[in-house]
Amino acid sequence: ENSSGMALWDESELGRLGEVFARHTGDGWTAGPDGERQPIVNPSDTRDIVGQCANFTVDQVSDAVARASACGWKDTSVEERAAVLERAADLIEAETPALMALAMREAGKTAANAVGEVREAVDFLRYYAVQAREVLTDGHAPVGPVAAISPWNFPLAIFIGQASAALVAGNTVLAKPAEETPLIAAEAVRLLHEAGVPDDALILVTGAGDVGAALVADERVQGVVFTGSTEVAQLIQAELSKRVSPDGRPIPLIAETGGQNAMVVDSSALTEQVVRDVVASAFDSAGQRCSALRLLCLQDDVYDTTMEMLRGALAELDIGPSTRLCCDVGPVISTEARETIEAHIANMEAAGCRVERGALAEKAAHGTYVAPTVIELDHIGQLGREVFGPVLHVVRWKRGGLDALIESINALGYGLTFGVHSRIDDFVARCADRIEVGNIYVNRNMIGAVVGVQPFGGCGLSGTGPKAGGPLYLGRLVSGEDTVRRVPGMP
Ligand code: TXE
Repeated sequence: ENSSGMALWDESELGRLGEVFARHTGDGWTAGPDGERQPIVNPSDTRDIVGQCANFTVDQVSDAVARASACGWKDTSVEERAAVLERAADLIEAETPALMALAMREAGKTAANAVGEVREAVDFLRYYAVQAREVLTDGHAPVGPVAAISPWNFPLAIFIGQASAALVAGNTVLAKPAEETPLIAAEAVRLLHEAGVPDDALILVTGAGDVGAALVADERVQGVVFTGSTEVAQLIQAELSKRVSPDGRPIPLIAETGGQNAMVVDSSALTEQVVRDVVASAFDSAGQRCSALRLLCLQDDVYDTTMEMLRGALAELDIGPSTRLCCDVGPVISTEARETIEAHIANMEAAGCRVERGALAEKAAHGTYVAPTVIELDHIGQLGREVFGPVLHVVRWKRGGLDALIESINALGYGLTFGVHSRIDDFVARCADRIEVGNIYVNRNMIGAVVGVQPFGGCGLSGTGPKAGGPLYLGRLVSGEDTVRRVPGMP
């Protein structure tokens, strides 16, 4: 049921999707080597077991790196590798229902987000195939075995994006998915192997952070692609700085971490559009996107009307198990994540901030749900480190204060995404000139990467610059500063 009591999710009406989904909802999914395995649990209130996953031992990690180092994948032609990616795209597309079921059950994604997840993975594969033909030559030298360490929030798209870019450039890949979401990664690897990637060119390495750390510390690993927390990116950078490649080069790290992403709204913006885009940017995926809006900066004269409309929208959001098609906001990834987010909200309230929370459906009470929350700040300085959930902070800014506002956003130290809502060209240009971020969104929502349209990524505490979904990296002929560029605005 949606918030007005209307039944929207009916398996018989939904026909094929309901049927296919039912066929893919067992607990038989597995990832990692045979032997002792831990259950992977659905974060919704159903708490059902989705499958089992094993942790690699230190010896198993070392064996995997040995196999990847000995594999002759770099000797294949660019055309062969591009064709393999295209076959993988077709196979993944054909498996959309199974992959959706996994994204919904293992990661708690809504149906809409699960479809988007599969589409993005397919886009990455096709885009990198096209890119490879355009920018790589057969003489191009890959860096060597690459560790691709991915997070749970886009357990298919980021996983595939990292692996496919490295593979098509001739690197072998040790792919370490997040410990929360290894099953969809295992399924993706199976399909990539079926498409023609040799077993030793792409090896799934499952386990927690210690397994990722063992990969990074292995001196045969010649590059790391990482998406996750700023803290872990810093640990990886410190480890890699201890060694150089056999020919004396630094070991490359491509990191994409979080953000304290802001949107600035001036009084010329269209309020309905602003509210729609704010809701999507802050609460879609339960706020668990690195690009998500965290700080809304409303100009004084539109503050009250926008807030009133935003509160109305907040009350209407449907929260609960993501297997219901009308669900707007599903669970957050784990009980620990919920506790961290709730503690932040409680702290802000204790510090005197006004806090408004959306309705939390009765049936959602036992899962790891967090009601979408809006926190009004007195000043940007009250914002600390990124909080990864459906929590939006709001500040007021006054005419004449734009430069100071942007300076204080830059001073947060992150630099991933930024949104601006205004009908005045000069205002947008002034924001774009001064803000230090990887990706800027003008008069639209801040929903992440658009593969092939703009390279995605951030600077400062947010990572090593816009790269994903842009020109290829991790090969000597195409690496370097010339592939890093800022993209002001959207098409
Ligand atoms: O991230 P971790 P977690 C942010 C977000 C979130 C916080 C923590 O703020 O609340 O990070 O999330 C592997 N060496 N983002 O704990 O720990 C780990 O196993 C090598 C932003 O999930 O960084 C997993 O595969 N690898 C974000 C991956 O790193 C290590 C997405 C990410 O886990 C390691 C996720 C180590 N020492 C979290 N320790 C985004 N940018 O979208 C862990 N890992």
